[in-house]
Amino acid sequence: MKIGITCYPTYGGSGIVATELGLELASRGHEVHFITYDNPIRLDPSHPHILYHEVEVPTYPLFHFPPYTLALASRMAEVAERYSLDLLHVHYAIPHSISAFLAREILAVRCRVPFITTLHGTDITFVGAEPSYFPITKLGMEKSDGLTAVSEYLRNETVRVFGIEREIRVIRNFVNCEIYRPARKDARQNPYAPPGVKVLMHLSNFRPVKRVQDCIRILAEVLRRTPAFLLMVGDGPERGPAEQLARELGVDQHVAFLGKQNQVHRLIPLADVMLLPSRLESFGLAVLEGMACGVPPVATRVGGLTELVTHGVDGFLEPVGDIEAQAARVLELLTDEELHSRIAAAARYTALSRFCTSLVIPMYEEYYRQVCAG
Ligand code: GMT
Repeated sequence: MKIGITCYPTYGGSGIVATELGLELASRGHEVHFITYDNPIRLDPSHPHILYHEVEVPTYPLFHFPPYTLALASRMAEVAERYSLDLLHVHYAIPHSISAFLAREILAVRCRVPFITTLHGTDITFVGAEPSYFPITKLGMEKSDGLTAVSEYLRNETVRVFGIEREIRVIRNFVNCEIYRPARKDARQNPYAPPGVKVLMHLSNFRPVKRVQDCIRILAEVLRRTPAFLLMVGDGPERGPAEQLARELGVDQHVAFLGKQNQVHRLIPLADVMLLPSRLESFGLAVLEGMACGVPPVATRVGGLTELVTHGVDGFLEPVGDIEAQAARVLELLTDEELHSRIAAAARYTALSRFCTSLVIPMYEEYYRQVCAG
């Protein structure tokens, strides 16, 4: 098939899922066209079945806000017609579903180009629920030819908040278990932490919803009992406050802020525990990537994380903001080798048996066929 994919090309789970999906589809022989304002991170544009089309947004003194949504719609229509795309698949409802809707209308007299919208989380739970965006987000979902959500939780929230009556297909996020895999113990040379010291990792876009400072507080608790080192991967508005808190709590020598990283599959296996203390996650992609690498998660019991992690089996889920409980789980994992090995193996098994690309990508292919068949 010929598929156009639009996403936010910056750091963030929705863009990563869209990019990885495009790469997997291309590997399966589909022709994939990324239509975005920048080259998506993690994209390998040298792949023979991947083409990249940049969206330019011309400005004019009258435009206080350059109309990106419209420029994207025009570009989508142009690419779809020129390359005879079978469908457009947009990730994150705002504004991508509206651009795709406009593109479909532009082309309607000449050809049929259906579009699928995949909901990722904050497009529904935070941004889309804002009164300024609510009606347009609802319209985008209702006009989509296909609608998917990355978890049951998100599907239920979409129905509850927006009163959507049409089918919302749940297709969960996925991970390539060949790329994301545990490191051999003897290969785990960690250049960041002192030798022999256990490593905690947090990986996110450092937005307030991630409660990044909780990672620092958990580290401080853990350090009262056992040596540990925290690797903070990613960047965003909460990085500065987290660095400040590390200094205030006197733990700044035990944490490294690595900023945005592209090759996270090389970093994650260096960790012993993955922390995700978020206030809300519709899925929690970093946790899944960690599990595939055999890194047990200690996360919060919220949203889609409860569909991913089985508490006590392949990770631990504790209440939001409960630093003591999360630190206690980390301590258990760092000090009990048998427990760590058991949870790490179960986490890898969960990734392999439920979330592997080989299981999930065919679900998208099947859905594409259904939507194209009308
Ligand atoms: O994380 C965000 O702030 C937004 C969004 C994004 O663009 O990355 O993340 C959401 O989509 C991810 C990929 O499907 C999910 O793994 C995240 O759980 C979800 N974030 C939230 O629900 C807060």
